[in-house]
Amino acid sequence: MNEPITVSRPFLPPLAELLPLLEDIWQRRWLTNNGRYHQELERALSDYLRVPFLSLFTNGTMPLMVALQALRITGEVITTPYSFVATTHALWWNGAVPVFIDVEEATGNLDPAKIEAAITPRTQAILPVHVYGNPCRTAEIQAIADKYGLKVIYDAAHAFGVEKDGASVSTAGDMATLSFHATKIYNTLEGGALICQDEATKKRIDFLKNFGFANETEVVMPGINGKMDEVRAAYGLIGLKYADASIEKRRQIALRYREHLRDVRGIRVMEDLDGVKHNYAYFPIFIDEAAYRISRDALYEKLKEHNILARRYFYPLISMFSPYRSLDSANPANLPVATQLADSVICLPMFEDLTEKQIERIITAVAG
Ligand code: T4K
Repeated sequence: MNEPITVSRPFLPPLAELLPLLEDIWQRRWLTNNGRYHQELERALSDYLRVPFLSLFTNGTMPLMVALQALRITGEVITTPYSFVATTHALWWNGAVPVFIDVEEATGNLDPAKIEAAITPRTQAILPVHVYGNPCRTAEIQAIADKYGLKVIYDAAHAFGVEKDGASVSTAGDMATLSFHATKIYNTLEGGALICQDEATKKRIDFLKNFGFANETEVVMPGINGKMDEVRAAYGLIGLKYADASIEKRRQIALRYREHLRDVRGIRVMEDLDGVKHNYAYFPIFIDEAAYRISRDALYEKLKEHNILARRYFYPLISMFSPYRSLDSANPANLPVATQLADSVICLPMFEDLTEKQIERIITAVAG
């Protein structure tokens, strides 16, 4: 049996580069609460991503929860069912009500043409996701948000380093969130960030992620503990030096996959979008069962038999999970495109040190 190929494999920075920083942390005994490496990583990431203000978090779910809290969103929020479940859970934890709308077939992103029909007097915000790092139609979404006085929070967990027309996609909207989970392009083991547009909002976010403390004796809001520790911040500083190289290696893998799979009957691959600097976070393919002749699930099982552990991101739709399926907007009739994507998608293994031999094994199993 061939060795297993998982859908993702974390990048680890060279241990030798990390050790001196760990020694420094050990020596100074400053472990968390806005330490030196935390501050350095916030600055380094703001520069690298070219975003105005960035706050580090302990994972990518917490910034979603804190963004909603910072903007006091408790009403209806128009969102996508085609995402990782954390996107919608963050709404539930804030007492907000998800209103699912359909997505676009080409990108998997929330379809702006469906937003206005879903707006009610209780709507407060829009929560789109840049799925697989494909940028949403941010200008159209913003125009609708401005017309109706809605906030926009982007879940940019997949969009690390993605740019559209020369600007970071994470500058769109009122806020954007990132995930630095082990399986992401850039990781801090667990980790995440919240990006905002002005200093006053960053201050508010930083209070919220530290129990609401403004100083030693004053608590100014009901905060939570969302802080990243010094070890992960130091690890993140080293890892950031390798982010560009990681993205380039993934780009090469995406090119190989596309070259061999785009003409296979019954398979759709996602191509680069005009004006977009992609990050190649995921490599989804979509199976048309009639043309491909076997079903998506049969292919998934076949790959498993070959020890290729592809994943069906994002199946089932979030709207099909038990906490959400009784919502009116969760009715599959309301979400035909999202349902079709969820029923046809497989994400092939995508990580930077995927070998030529492994890529060939995967292509042969899918196309052969
Ligand atoms: N919003 C969106 C749109 C997201 O996609 C996510 C997370 C979030 C928000 C929330 O961000 P975080 O709070 O997670 O920072 C994984 C990740 O756990 C999750 O971060 C990610 N999205 C989601 C799409 O994928 P699982 O349950 O599929 O992960 P798991 O443990 O099955 O790992 C996948 C594969 O990666 C494994 O088969 C093997 C490999 N792996 C994984 C880990 C953890 C390793 O080789 N080493 C490892 O340490 O959710």
